[in-house]
Amino acid sequence: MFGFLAKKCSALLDWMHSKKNLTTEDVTQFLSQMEDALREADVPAQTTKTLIADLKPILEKAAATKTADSKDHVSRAVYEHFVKILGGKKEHKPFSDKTPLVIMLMGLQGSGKTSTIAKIAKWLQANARRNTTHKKIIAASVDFQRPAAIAQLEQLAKLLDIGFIKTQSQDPVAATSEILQQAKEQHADIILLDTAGRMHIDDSLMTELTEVARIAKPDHKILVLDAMTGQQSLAVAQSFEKHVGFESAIMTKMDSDTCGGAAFAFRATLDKPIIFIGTGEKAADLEPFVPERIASRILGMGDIATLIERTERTFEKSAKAHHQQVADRLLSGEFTLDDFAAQLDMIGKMGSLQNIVSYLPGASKVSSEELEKGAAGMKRFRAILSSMTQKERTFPKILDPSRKKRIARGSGLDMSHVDELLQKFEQSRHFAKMIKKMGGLSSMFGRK
Ligand SMILES: Nc1nc2c(ncn2[C@@H]2O[C@H](COP(=O)(O)OP(=O)(O)OP(=O)(O)O)[C@@H](O)[C@H]2O)c(=O)[nH]1
Ligand SMILES: [Mg+2]
Repeated sequence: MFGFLAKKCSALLDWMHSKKNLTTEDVTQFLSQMEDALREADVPAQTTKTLIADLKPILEKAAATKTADSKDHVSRAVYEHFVKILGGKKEHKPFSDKTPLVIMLMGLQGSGKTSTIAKIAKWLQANARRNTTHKKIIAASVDFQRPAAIAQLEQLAKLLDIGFIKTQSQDPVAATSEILQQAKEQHADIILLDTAGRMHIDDSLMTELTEVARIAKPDHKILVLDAMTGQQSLAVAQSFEKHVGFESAIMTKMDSDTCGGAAFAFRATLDKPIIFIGTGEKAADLEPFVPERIASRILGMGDIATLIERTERTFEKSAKAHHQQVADRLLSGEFTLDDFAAQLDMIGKMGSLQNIVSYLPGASKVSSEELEKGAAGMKRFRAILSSMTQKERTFPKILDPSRKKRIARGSGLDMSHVDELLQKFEQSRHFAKMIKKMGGLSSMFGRK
């Protein structure tokens, strides 16, 4: 996500911080490189111009005062500007608490409407659980454009265990009335309404959506935009705004190698919030769009808050309790290879290594070869651990050469790989002891 911009911006900040003293030439170079990066990432020209003009005096001051502090001011200023452009620090609640709540999704064909319905449902389920208010969610579609569209949503609804309304009518407007009526009868709290798309903006789509919206009276009318379409998505947004109107946007496919300019362009041109971003094809791949977190990621400062939320969402309470036990054992030095295996499984469940690393500070500096190596290493470790007996996993000290040889053969690997695993395991234990001496993880991250 924002890969290109993140690489350029974090490299530029690193470069600036590596300079003992900033010269006038450095300032010029910094500004022109920042401008190039933003232009290449499809950030609108006017936005870039304003940003550069605002940064210039701050950099000049840093060059004049020559203190380490003043360079931090530059980083801070870039961060603050990105936050401002992306929507500011205002906390934005995506949906109102009203019931019944009608949420209507619109967008071009293939932008990700139907998948996003599933993602929103999952997000609502997770939030309802947290607030202990159980909500009845029902999905329905008025997409009669593609023959398989309705079945696609029905399938997703079944998978997520939410309600689904199938209409008799094949006319979008009549179907909308049917959906509202049935949702009322079924006491739905939240109705997620999927609509048809078209390849391009056309009058028939705009008329259809306007009519559907007139009947559905949605509480939230959301535009789904494909981030991969770059600046083109801006024209789409403007057209929807002019003909149908909408309240907020969800930007999908942010996991692709998009430059991220679409988000900047949208924010710079339309004064509406982006409420979520889609970061993958699965129902769990939805993140609230928090400008501070995004800016932090672009500048290579990571996004630990989202990573923690993601972890919490991935694991149910019981699993979390188990991981807490493992963490406790790790800190007490009783950590076994069994626990090590459980930790590997946990990482596996959270998604690809690439995805997890993308939330960490300095992510853009990790090459894809390193990530591939890391993933291959994890795969080997799993194979080795599964070739061990329970006793060996609990008491790794008993692993003598003959046992190691048997394990290596069982996992189709070399003895050196078994040694590599044991070495990593020892390192983890050593690291844990160090953390314990320092007062535990909670003191490091300021979390209890
Ligand atoms: N990588 C990635 N793929 C996505 C994301 N959102 C949707 N997709 C994929 O994009 C394709 C189209 O998604 P749909 O949800 O069917 O799009 P739609 O807007 O409902 O399309 P129509 O119903 O044809 O108008 C599917 O293959 C999805 O899996 C995302 O955030 N990341
Ligand atoms: Mg669809």
